[in-house]
Amino acid sequence: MERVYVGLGSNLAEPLQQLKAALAAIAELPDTRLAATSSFYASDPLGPPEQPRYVNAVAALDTALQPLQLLDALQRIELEQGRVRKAERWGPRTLDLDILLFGSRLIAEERLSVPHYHMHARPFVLYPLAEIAPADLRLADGRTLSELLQACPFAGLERLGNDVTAR
Ligand code: ROI
Repeated sequence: MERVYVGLGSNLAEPLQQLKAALAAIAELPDTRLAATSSFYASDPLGPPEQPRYVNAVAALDTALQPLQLLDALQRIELEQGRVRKAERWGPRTLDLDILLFGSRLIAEERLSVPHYHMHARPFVLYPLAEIAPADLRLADGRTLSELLQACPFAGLERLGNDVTAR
């Protein structure tokens, strides 16, 4: 089993319900255990500003799936929840499930880059991740999660009133 962190995001069609439904679907994946879920956060959109705020969270999974098998499974959940890929870059979406970290693997494939290449500076990824990951977690470039957090202001984030759940 490997520890995987998945980022969840939505800003369309009842974002909080989208994330809850996605977590329930992730918990049902084969050979996979949903180990912990961060709080939910409301966040200002990164990208075009004329779109609704997002709801974001991070989940910790332990899985025996291989990275591309997990990617397939997560993309299936995105599609089942009505995701339509639009031409607009960084536009609104019903559900985004991003593999942030997969054990300590470095993956550079056409379909999958791990660690996720934008995670180092995104508050809506780092703050929820910090709730459920060890502070000395090291990214591929040698920086720890706590170092990344120190360089990343809690700007535009709002923790919604729910707590971390460990299972
Ligand atoms: N902005 C926020 N706040 N949260 C997201 O999950 C998110 N996802 C995206 C883009 C469009 C880059 N902006 C985002 O894909």
